[in-house]
Amino acid sequence: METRHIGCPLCEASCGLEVQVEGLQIASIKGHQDDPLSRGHICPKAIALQDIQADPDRLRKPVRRVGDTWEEISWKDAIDLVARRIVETQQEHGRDAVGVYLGNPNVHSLGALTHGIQLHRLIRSKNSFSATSIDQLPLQLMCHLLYGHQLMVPIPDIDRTDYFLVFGGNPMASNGSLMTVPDFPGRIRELKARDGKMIVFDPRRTETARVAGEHHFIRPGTDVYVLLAMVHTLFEEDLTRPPAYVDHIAEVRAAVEPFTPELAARASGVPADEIVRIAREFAASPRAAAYGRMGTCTQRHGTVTQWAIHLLNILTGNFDREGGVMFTQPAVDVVGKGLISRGHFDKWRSRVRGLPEFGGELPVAAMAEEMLTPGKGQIKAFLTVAGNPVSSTPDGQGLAEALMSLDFMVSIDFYINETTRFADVILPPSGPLERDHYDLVFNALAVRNTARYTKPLFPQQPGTKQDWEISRDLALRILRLRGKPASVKHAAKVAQQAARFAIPPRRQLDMLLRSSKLGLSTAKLARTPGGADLGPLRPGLPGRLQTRDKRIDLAPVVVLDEVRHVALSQQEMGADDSLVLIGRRHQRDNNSWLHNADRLTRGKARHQLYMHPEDLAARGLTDGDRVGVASRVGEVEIEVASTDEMMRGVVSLPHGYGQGRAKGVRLSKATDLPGVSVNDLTDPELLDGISANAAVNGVPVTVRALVQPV
Ligand SMILES: Nc1nc2c(c(=O)[nH]1)N[C@H]1C(S)=C(S)[C@@H](COP(=O)(O)OP(=O)(O)OC[C@H]3O[C@@H](n4cnc5c(=O)[nH]c(N)nc54)[C@H](O)[C@@H]3O)O[C@H]1N2
Ligand SMILES: Nc1nc2c(c(=O)[nH]1)N[C@H]1C(S)=C(S)[C@@H](COP(=O)(O)OP(=O)(O)OC[C@H]3O[C@@H](n4cnc5c(=O)[nH]c(N)nc54)[C@H](O)[C@@H]3O)O[C@H]1N2
Ligand code: SF4
Ligand SMILES: [Mo]
Repeated sequence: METRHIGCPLCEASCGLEVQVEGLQIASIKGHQDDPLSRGHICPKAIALQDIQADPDRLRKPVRRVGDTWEEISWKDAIDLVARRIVETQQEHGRDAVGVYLGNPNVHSLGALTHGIQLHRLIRSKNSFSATSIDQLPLQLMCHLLYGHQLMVPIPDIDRTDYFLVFGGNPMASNGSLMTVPDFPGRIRELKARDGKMIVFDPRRTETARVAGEHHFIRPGTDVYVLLAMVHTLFEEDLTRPPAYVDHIAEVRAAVEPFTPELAARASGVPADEIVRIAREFAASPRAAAYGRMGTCTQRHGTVTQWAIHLLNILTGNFDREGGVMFTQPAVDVVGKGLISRGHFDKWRSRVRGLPEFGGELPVAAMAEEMLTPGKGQIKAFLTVAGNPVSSTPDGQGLAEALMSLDFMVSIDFYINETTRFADVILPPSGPLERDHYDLVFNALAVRNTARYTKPLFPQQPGTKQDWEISRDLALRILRLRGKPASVKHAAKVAQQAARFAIPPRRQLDMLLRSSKLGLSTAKLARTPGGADLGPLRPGLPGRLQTRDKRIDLAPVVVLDEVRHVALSQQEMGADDSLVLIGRRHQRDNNSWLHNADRLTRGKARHQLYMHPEDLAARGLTDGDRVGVASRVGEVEIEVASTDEMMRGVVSLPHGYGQGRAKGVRLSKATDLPGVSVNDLTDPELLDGISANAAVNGVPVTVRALVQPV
């Protein structure tokens, strides 16, 4: 029996794990007690890593679709075929005819970051999409606008704050996001022990709301009114203490003038005096941090809502201060070194609907129409990498039909899922336990500065390829097939690109660590399983700002324009009997995958539509009834569960369910699970007004009784 340490690649918490192995068998997986970041934390998903490893449904060899069946092909033939189709499509129809979608697990894989991004660059299509625009795009856009870099994300100093204000996040279930915070439950217990308080605004009394000092129900999509009313109160009562490197405060003051607490109360359902009280308490606390996550981004006013959260921190002096929010100083400084681009906004727009790009990507809500609308720039061939957009983006069924219309599709994924089932070829990387691990991105978002590099738990199986090797082989083949470079200069560039693809992720990481002046290397880190502890977050502004003048423009023009629009629209709270839909996450789900692991799916059912008892009664429904839930886009049939943890007028479905249901095929074991896909109801026309991020929360729906069959 041998004790080994690995970093968990499943979620942003980035826990250190201690694994007992006997040969190729796992005897136990536990949290690593001495890990300076995760301090022994583990959640049930990590135990399921062994199920992925052993899962007979997981693909180990490339497959090619022949009618309704799949046949294995050799790596050589698969890479040849895919590279040839990509090159031919681009030569015949132009660069943008090849679309790309990058899913969430890319950020959790070192090789995807070092090589996948390079492959993406080589394809150079404007039709690039990722899970970003159904997740955190408004936050990244705000960081780009205010601090000059899309990944310069202010992180709550949760270990020292005394007043933690949470909008639209459920870290008790999600383990935190854009705040790498393993052991959130333990950290909240410590906050309470030092007389600190967590205040949660959420349309559902979530797992996080239940351990908070206060929970306020808020009508979906109305955070902007509540938050701007808080900012309004700060100005009104002279409670602002902004740092010296901030500009255009007067413009902000004028812009928030119409957002009174009374207006906010009418829109959101949160009483005006509560809004004012919390604004005062926030300003009075010397260690306060405001944080807004998934729920604040995936709504109609996502970007303005994010702006308001940043304003609250900056204007009260809680910005770049211990116990407030601060920027990280990771060993590999992806921001300061420019390893990830600072981002750019609206340099071009999507062909059909004119939606703006951000950082070279178009919003996912535009994906299907770009496949279905003829003309120059239409997507004819499509590559998905570690993603499942049929399950995870609005109007999934619409996207499924669009995928069927393509000339060619290829997926890099180890499962046949609701999306990859439409691929002509699937290229499966080896499993997550067969690769080394380093959190290039999440170290930059963590509540403590640490650096952990771990070696693969198991040797790579013969005849398999890791993600980076698939990217490398495809890239080298594409470069060859593109033909002889037209000039000497071009030939040199191609040779340089090819050489870069040949450097394994570990070597690239090692070079980055060695250049960090911290005296680190992969070899050194591999010898200390918990990695290097670089200490708590530290203030560092304005020096570390990435804006050209090292100042913050608090009032970007695009934001002020939209604020005017929001003020005019003056959304009123639905007094009628209308319903809106929101999503939810469970501690034992992981987006749309991991549903093959029995240990995660057994137990009490959790796929139902959650609905308030009075909303049920108003429709003559009772707990457990089967109902039809309809939106502009579609209708699904599902059981309801009566619960007063929902706000009245709000219903909730979990995302990532409904595996393979719609078309009645069995894709994997997960197909046998009950549930429907929430994204068969979400609407690609409901978007954040600035970034065009998908507004999957706050979708108008109706719920009706289904006549029971006799
Ligand atoms: N309505 C609604 N929709 C949502 C959300 C919501 O809350 N509500 N949440 C959104 C959010 S936050 C996100 S991030 C997206 C996620 O959406 P996506 O990123 O599109 O999908 P995932 O469910 O993460 O699917 C991941 C796929 O990657 C594969 N995979 C896992 N690890 C690897 C690997 O190492 N390499 C490769 N090549 N493949 C791998 C898995 O087999 C799986 O098929 O969904 C979004 N969609
Ligand atoms: N167990 C588990 N952990 C995960 C994931 C998972 O699938 N399972 N996914 C990972 C990923 S990719 C991400 S991005 C993170 C997400 O991390 P979080 O953002 O913490 O997770 P969610 O559960 O999506 O929380 C969003 C909350 O917003 C609320 N909400 C919805 N609409 C509104 C609104 O208009 N206003 C307000 N104030 N609240 C609203 C919802 O009720 C929900 O509680 O989780 C990560 N961690
Ligand atoms: S919280 Fe996330 S990183 Fe930690 S063990 Fe669970 S899945 Fe892995
Ligand atoms: Mo996400």
